[in-house]
Amino acid sequence: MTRIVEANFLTSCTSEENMISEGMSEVAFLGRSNVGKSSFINLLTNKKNLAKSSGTPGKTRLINFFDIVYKNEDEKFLTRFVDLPGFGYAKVSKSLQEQWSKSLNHFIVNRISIRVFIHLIDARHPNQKIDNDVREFLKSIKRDDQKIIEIFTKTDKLNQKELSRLKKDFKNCIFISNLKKTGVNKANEAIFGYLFN
Ligand SMILES: Nc1nc2c(ncn2[C@@H]2O[C@H](COP(=O)(O)OP(=O)(O)OP(=O)(O)O)[C@@H](O)[C@H]2O)c(=O)[nH]1
Ligand SMILES: [Mg+2]
Repeated sequence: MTRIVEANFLTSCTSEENMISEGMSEVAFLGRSNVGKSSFINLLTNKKNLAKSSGTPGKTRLINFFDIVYKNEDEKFLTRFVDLPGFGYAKVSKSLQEQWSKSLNHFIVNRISIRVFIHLIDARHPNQKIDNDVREFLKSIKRDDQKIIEIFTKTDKLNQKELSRLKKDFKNCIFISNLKKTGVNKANEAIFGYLFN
């Protein structure tokens, strides 16, 4: 089984100033504010407070980097997780939102080290315009050595019927609950499989 055996906070950066150098393959987590990005990093790494999670949307304002060690059949593999600020947070001013999205875009488009984009989507709202826009944007900028993985969060908030429907509508996606701690193995296999197999 593939799992994460070590995870440590590396550093925080704003996108243009003090950006850490590239090198290690990176897995970037992005999605609407409050969708569960930070919680999911904590779930994958089995560390409760590694990435700051909060009920207050807009909590993650910096780009946060984590050193990650995967273990698979006694061999260790290094990568980095990148927790990105959520987009679409209505309560910050328009100009700040624009500034965020500009610097986020810059990072996402220009960062060579990113090999995997994890696009997190709230399972209760699978067809929001902003997520459809992000999906198209990622497809349009994706290089041949990059992969996009769509993950639906908060599946604990759906009933069985709603969840089956969602799974039927989004066949190649992964469905997780940070609350119930489900979907971890599938997600780890997808990330690890793409990076190292
Ligand atoms: N029920 C449920 N709640 C969740 C789940 N994932 C996250 N939450 C809650 O949703 C809120 C936001 O979670 P975060 O992980 O901070 O979300 P984020 O995407 O990192 O938010 P920003 O940093 O603001 O962009 C917190 O109150 C979490 O406890 C989930 O799978 N199920
Ligand atoms: Mg966050």
